[in-house]
Amino acid sequence: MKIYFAGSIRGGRQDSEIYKQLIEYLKKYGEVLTEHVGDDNLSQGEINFTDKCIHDWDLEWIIGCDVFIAEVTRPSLGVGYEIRTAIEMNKRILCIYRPKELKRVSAMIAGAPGVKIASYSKIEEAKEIIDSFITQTSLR
Ligand code: 6K6
Repeated sequence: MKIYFAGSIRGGRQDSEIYKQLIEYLKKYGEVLTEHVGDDNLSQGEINFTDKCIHDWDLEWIIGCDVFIAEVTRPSLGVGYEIRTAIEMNKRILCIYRPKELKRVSAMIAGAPGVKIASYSKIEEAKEIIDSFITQTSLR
């Protein structure tokens, strides 16, 4: 299974440790195409690639993924754009967030067709949400 994990980069890196833990967990289900999202030293990569390269690579990875999972607590233009792209490609989409830090998910995401939204407090809860999402989507 190919998994696209989306999380804020230029929108702010405060949650990078959470992304890293979720990415490690997701690896039990297959290949995470976007492991760099959880990388603490992302700024080095940022210097080496043009914005067009980053955009085009990510688009190819969204096209190729089986499931699309986004951590949306930290609002990010790029993640919003990726979610919309995944919707247009009819991907299986899960967005998770921590309600303590983000009161409500944007209506443009929460109200979009085919997007499953779930809230969590502890990382273990997020893992359970991921388990049931992947199990259910695998049965479809
Ligand atoms: C490459 C290796 C390390 O750093 C890079 C360069 N930056 C990016 N590489 C890959 N994907 C990126 C990069 N910057 C943003 N993205 C994509 O946009 C990721 O898939 C994230 O889910 C999303 C974040 O958007 P912003 O608007 O918060 O940057």
